[in-house]
Order: sequence, then C-alpha cells, then structure tokens
Amino acid sequence: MTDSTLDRMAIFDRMLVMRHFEEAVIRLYNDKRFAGHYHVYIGQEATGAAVLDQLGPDDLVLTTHRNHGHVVGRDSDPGRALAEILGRATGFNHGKGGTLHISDRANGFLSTSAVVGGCAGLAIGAAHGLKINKSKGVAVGFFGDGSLEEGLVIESFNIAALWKLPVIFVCENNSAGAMGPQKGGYPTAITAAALLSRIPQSFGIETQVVDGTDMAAVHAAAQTALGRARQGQGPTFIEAVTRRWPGSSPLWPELATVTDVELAWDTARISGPHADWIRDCDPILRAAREMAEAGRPRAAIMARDTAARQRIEQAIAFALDSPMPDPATALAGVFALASNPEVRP
Ligand SMILES: Cc1ncc(C[n+]2csc(CCOP(=O)(O)OP(=O)(O)O)c2C)c(N)n1
Ligand SMILES: [Mg+2]
Repeated sequence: MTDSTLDRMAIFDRMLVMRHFEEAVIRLYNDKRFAGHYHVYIGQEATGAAVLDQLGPDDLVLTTHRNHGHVVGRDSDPGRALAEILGRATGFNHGKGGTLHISDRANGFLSTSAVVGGCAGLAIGAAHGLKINKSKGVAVGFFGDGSLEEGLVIESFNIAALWKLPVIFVCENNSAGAMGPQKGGYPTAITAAALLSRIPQSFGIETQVVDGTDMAAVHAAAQTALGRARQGQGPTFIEAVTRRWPGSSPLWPELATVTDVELAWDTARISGPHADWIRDCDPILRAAREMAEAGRPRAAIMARDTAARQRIEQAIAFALDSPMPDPATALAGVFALASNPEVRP
C-alpha cells in the first residue's frame, strides 16, 4: 500500500539541505573559521527529515548536541544557523549558543541542550505547556541512544505516561554495529536493558523500532505517533536505528565521505575504505535510489541536489560576511545573579 501523505521529494530536499550544510561546517572548521568541539548529523538525515516534514507551526522541537540537521531540516534559515556556529552577531542566538545550542524560537526550537538526556526533560515540559494551553501542538524530542542511561529520561517517560502528554520521543540510535566500550569502540548506551525500547514500554508508552535510513518507515511511525498525540492518547517512543557515519567516529568530525548523489545508481564508482557505508547506509543515496527506481527522472533528482548546494553556498556567504558580536553586548541575555554588579547585564 502506498502512503499518499509521504512526499519523498520534499523529505529528500530537507535531507540535502542538512547534508550540504554539515559538509560545509566541517570544511569551515578545517579552515579554522570556528573553534571547539562539535558534532554532525550526517547519516541520520532520513529520520529527522521524515519527522519534521509532518510538523505544523504549533509543534515544538527539542534537540541535542547533534542539532544542526534538525534546525535546518525544519527550514530555519541555514545562513543564520551557520552564522551561529561561527559565533557571528547574525546567528540565531547572536553567536552565544554556538554549534551545541542553536535554537530558533520562532520556528519552535525552544531551547537546545547538549546535556545528554536534557532534551527529554525539556520535551515533556514543552508538551505539558501545550496540553495546559489546550494547543493541538505536539512536542518532539530528538535524542541519542546514550540518553537512555540518564535518570532524567526515565523520569520523563514516567511523567509523560502518567500525564498522557502530547510528546514524541525520537531516539536516534546511531550505534548499530558498534563494538561497545569494552572493545574500544565509540560510545553506546550502557544499560542493563536488552532492548532500549523495553524501557519506555515498561511505562506503558507505545514504541516503534524502525530503520532510521528508511524515510518511509520513519514517516509512517511518526504519522501514527503524531495522530495519537493530537488525539490526547499520550506519548510514543520511536527508536530509529542507523549505523554511525565513519566521519563521526573520530572525536572531531572528518569528511570521511563526500556526498555524490549519482553514486545512488552509479554504484560501480563506489570505492574506498567506507564503500560499505556509502552503498548500504547513506540515507541520501538510499532515498535517491528508491525515487529513481520508482520512476523519478535522475535529472529531476540531481536538480534538487543542485538547488540545495546553491542554498548552502548562499548561507556560507551570508555567515562569512556577518560581523562578530559587539563586545559591548557580551553580557546581554546572559543569566546572572542580580546581586553581583560585575555580571549584571
Ligand atoms: C550528562 C552528559 N554526560 C556526558 C556528556 C558528554 N557527551 C557528549 S555527547 C556524548 C555521547 C552521547 O551519545 P548519544 O546520546 O547516543 O548521542 P550521539 O552522540 O551518539 O548522537 C557524551 C557522553 C554530556 N554532554 N552530558
Ligand atoms: Mg548514539
């Protein structure tokens, strides 16, 4: 059965903007345009895009240290998002949030927390606000599998279930195939639960586990979850499983693969140490391949890629042309003890 509400090209457009944005972020970091630690969402785009494509203006989104994809995938201006990462005055948060804390309130991003698990607490708070204001909006919290180790997340599941809150917990489990800490692999959730989904299930929360590179599967799960939340039926937990992008395995992101959409059908050209990931795990190539196989002209698919690349080129120019913040504004918008004259804004 085909889902008439699934607009693959619209979701693909969001994914392309996310991808080209973050490949640009890595290049800008390598060019020393910003400093400090950062994370990218590359490899998880199908999950975010398929959820975000179904949200309306009343819906709220809470996200994490891996927030760039969600922000630009929900049509927040990539120029202002990039300016934020580069610490410029035109950034969404005037350059004070940086890569880890981009939030765009006008577009439903209330606050972005890099505290692992923090987003779940923010999401239930947002959902509670929506409920008591009798809004039809839903709060969507995106977080990683590591969050399931945090007590706050467990408490958030409990409150969400007890109060039947309009919230969707989207757990982006990017640890498929991970070796785990015992074997020196990158971090995975360390929990005694054999399956992450059993944790929310024990609170009576509806759960769905889907392939996070499959936009159709994520779309269907989110559609059901949004319908339940809007009808007052309470929370849903969606676990979207992906294999980590090789460029995100080192501590600092590296351009381990560079997106070439034509590899979706020109598979003989796929080579190099990460050929398996490119062929089997890249959600962008999967989406392009599936659309081509369903009869979309390759030229139409490539035209979307060109458009997304141009949009990001404009964003880069905007961000690089933007001024640094005026030092006189350093304390504006900063929480401070009113009793301390040194830090009073
Ligand atoms: C409470 C807390 N503990 C530790 C960290 C350091 N830290 C940043 S990202 C990260 C791994 C998080 O894993 P996961 O939630 O699966 O997200 P992923 O990076 O895999 O997307 C850790 C431990 C943190 N930011 N907050
Ligand atoms: Mg993870």
